[in-house]
Amino acid sequence: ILASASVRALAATTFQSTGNPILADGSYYSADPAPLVINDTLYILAGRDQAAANVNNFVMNEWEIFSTTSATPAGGSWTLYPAIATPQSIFKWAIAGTAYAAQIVKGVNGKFYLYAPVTEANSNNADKFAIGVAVSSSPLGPFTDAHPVGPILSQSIPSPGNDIQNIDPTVLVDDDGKVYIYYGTFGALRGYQLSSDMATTVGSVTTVNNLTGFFEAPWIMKRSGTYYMLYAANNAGANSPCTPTSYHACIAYGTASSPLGPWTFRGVILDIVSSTTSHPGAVEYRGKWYLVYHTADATNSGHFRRSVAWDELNFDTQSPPRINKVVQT
Ligand code: FUB
Repeated sequence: ILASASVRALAATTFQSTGNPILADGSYYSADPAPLVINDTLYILAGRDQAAANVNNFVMNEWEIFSTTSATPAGGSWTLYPAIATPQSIFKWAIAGTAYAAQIVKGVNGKFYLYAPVTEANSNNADKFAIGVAVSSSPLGPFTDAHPVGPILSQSIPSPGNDIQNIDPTVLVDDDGKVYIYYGTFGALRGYQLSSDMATTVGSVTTVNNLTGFFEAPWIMKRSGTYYMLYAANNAGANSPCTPTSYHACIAYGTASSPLGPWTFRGVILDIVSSTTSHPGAVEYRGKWYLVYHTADATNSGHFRRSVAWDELNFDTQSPPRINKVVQT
């Protein structure tokens, strides 16, 4: 990390990237990227990977944001806003840790909503994970709980799945202002419409069973009237679309003509990466689409010391447009 400039309570830092991962020197690890473009500025929300080199588990206590107005995957200038939030700084019902995959979206009211999976204190559920939503007037925060009575999704849901279900939320604010949330891991993908308060579920759950090899990390987006669901597919499953066979995940996707499906599996767009987990986000930025993901390619990296990377995402001319295989750089 090269230069510092104080922007917020915690100093923001500028650095020059020379390619992927965006920050490759091992000074700060980041995972589960969720991109957002506002006025030609690209923001990437990520969770900080803080596991020591010999720790084989997630140690994630805070979220950060990387932002740029000029960089490309080949390099450029970035600003890192560290620790924009921690679970317990926002949600009084949450305990520290588990700053897992979150996403910030812009609501129709112009405010920014952070959807975050955290562990719920005093929960009697088998699944201690719960999803909360926080609000801010800036994508950089500060965020306050938008639903102070508690999580928006916290129930333990029976099979398919196990004791961790309520993680990896992804949210779409559709062109008509309606809002949709999907979430899940261990092969169970579920979705709801949310009401205009951005918090209350509407109607019954949609369970998605036909996205081949779905493991976790859903990312919903819309382009030219088609809904896309990107996700991490796991090679460990008998039904995995990934090659080669290993316990690493690849990124696959499906399409739909309605936000709650039905979804059609379309194929793999990113082969397995160097970390066991893979996690997609995608966004249009200055006229091009990009896939944002993480790898274990930074200095002294590891499966729990991941770093954000990005590459161009291109669509073909079929109907609906398919996503070409992404070339990792
Ligand atoms: O970062 C913790 C977990 O690893 C995320 O929730 C998954 O998507 C995987 O990336």
